[in-house]
Amino acid sequence: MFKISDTYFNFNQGIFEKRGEKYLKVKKTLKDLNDFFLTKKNVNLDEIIYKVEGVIHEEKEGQLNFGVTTVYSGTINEEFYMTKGHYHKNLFNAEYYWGIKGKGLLLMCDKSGNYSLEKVEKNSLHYILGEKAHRLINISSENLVVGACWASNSGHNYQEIIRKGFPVRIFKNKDTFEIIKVKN
Ligand code: PAN
Ligand code: ZN
Repeated sequence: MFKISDTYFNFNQGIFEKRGEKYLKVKKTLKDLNDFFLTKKNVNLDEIIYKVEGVIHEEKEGQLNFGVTTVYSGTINEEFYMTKGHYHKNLFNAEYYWGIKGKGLLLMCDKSGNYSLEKVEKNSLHYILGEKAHRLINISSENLVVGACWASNSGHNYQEIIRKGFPVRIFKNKDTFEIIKVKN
């Protein structure tokens, strides 16, 4: 049977040009992220920090999800806008990220507190091992757009991040970024 895909994705722009049945979009505001930034800012809690759009399948073994995250540009008390970051509940599940637009960092860490930072930019490819927590940080004045592919049954463990956090945080310092170590 000849069929045209229900989804068209522009890989240069990171835009869904045709949205199929499994298309999903979520927006995360400062209200959703207040526990994740180092300091709180209680004004403008409706400010959008990032959005995730994707083709999301049932959480069943063998299925794959495809998504694109757009982290907007900005800071909360000088800490750059970022995603919550998470471990996969299923620690065996790895993930691919790839840069589409903008400039950012991929912060990864394991449960022993070892961390790494990778520069994310157009066409950079990042393989995230199953046992690594991962967070995207936008360090520029334009949107950071990053593609992702992960197993649908990965799950997201945010509790561990709220409880322990990542070992470093990324702050704006003049025209660049500064890596600040935090005590856990
Ligand atoms: C991504 C992330 C997305 C948003 O699709 O879920 O970038 O980040 P948080 O989930 O940490 O808020 C992914 O890593 N999926 O597994
Ligand atoms: Zn993930």
